[in-house]
Amino acid sequence: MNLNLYYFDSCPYCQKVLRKINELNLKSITYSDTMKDPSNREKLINDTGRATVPCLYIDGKPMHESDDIVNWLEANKENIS
Ligand SMILES: N[C@@H](CCC(=O)N[C@@H](CS)C(=O)NCC(=O)O)C(=O)O
Repeated sequence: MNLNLYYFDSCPYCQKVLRKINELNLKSITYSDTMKDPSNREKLINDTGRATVPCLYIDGKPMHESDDIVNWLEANKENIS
């Protein structure tokens, strides 16, 4: 499963997701900072129509909403390496 999190550091909703990733000790997630790299922000807008983070791409499919992402990670942790 390919997982990539669009985020930026000062976003509290992103921090909530990052805390869950840390708690579950998930190592295989890659990261796209939308503040440090404007091309990441542009891709997010192109794909989803908005720049809102966090957004977790699950095998290329974007999922918004930190609570949904946290719940998804918890439910799928056994399948994430
Ligand atoms: N309800 C959303 C809120 C996310 C949110 O408000 N993110 C802010 C940063 S803290 C954002 O990306 N704002 C910019 C935008 O929406 O264009 C969640 O829980 O994920």
